[in-house]
Amino acid sequence: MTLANFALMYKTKHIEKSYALAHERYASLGVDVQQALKNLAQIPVSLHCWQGDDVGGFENVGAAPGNGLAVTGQYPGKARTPDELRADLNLALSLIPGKHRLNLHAFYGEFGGKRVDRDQIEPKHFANWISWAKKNGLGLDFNPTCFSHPKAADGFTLAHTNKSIRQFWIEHCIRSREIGAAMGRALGKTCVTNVWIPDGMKDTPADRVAPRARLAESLDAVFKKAISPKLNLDAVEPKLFGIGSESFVVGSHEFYMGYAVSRKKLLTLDAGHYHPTEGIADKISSVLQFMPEILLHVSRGVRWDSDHVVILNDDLLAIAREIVVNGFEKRVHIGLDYFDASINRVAAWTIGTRNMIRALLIALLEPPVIKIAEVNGDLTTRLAMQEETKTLPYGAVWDFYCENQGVPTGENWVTEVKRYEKEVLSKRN
Ligand code: RNT
Ligand code: ZN
Repeated sequence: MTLANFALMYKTKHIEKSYALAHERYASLGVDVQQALKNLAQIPVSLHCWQGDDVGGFENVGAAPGNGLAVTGQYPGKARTPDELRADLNLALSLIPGKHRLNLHAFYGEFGGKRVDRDQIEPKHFANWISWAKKNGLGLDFNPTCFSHPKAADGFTLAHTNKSIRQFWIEHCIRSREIGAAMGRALGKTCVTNVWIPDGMKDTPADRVAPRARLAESLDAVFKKAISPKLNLDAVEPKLFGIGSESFVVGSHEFYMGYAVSRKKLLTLDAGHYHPTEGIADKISSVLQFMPEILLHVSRGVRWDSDHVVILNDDLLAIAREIVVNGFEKRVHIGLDYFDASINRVAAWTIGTRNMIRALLIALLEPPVIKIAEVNGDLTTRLAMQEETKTLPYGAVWDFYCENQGVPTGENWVTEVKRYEKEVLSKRN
């Protein structure tokens, strides 16, 4: 036996031993760990393609996104082509347990060196993405790209005062839904197409009504054609403020809440789109009273930035808990949305996605006594158990899950990313 094999065997034995103890401990609290792991494997997370190239897209490589999307950092090795982006995603996916999805933006189409404007995009421009997804057993989600474009330069798109500019973006969004449906059809997995627009103002508007009326009208035009919900689901994403739209955002929370409820659309809750101390976890059970499904953009706001890499903090744990403890796994589509160019981009995907899944696992392992105590009016036990639960051995269950899913346990994935950085990323410039 080689030393490496011995180390591997020792590690596996260690993981299994720890898991057995953890299993016992959870069983003593009435938690069925095996069932939790089965459920966990059924929850897909949609990885956002735009972490891989700083929201650049493949129309005009190198341009900064603009329209309030600020990516900071200069870490070397960002993907410059669709093939590079797919290669980077392949690595990230090999380090993340479970079967997941990829969330694409329209400007990641492959246009064969031709200039294809946003109002001209077609499913064929995404053929390579679709076959890559099929090969890897992934689902795809989609987004019209209503930013990084001369027709969005003044910060307005679907709510623009100019009718022909509005029409241009309406056409782009209509085509995006068709592409979403084509993806859903090709993969046999429903695509969620999310509309986010930057429209807003840096300073106090004189008229808040007219832009909102225009937005509602444009959206109605975008969604006019019925598309089978088996193929594509439409989502709309509100925001409180952005860089350059500090005083007014046309598509506010209330705007899109009303829109989603009245038009039967999915509402997208982005964790970075509210007041700095306002979380989205508490919103899930509220909005799900009035709409069948929602989309999440799991992110992490830090001061004025809404898009830091997702870490395992209280906000994330609360989001995951609201989904699984209430059995909302099928009604809440989980997507990620952050971008960090100051660290290795494959690591950024891996850290955020592993954390999302880890948070779901912790929630799935919640001892039933917490809910039971509440039902019985025993709030003392509820608080005591909420606190005791925080140090239960979920780390051992997580390692076991990773091992079973054939991905690196613990920090071992970092070695893979470093190797890739040396062999592949460092050669890009
Ligand atoms: C912007 C929104 C939006 C974007 C992506 C790139 O504030 O969160 O979801 O981050 O579409
Ligand atoms: Zn978002």
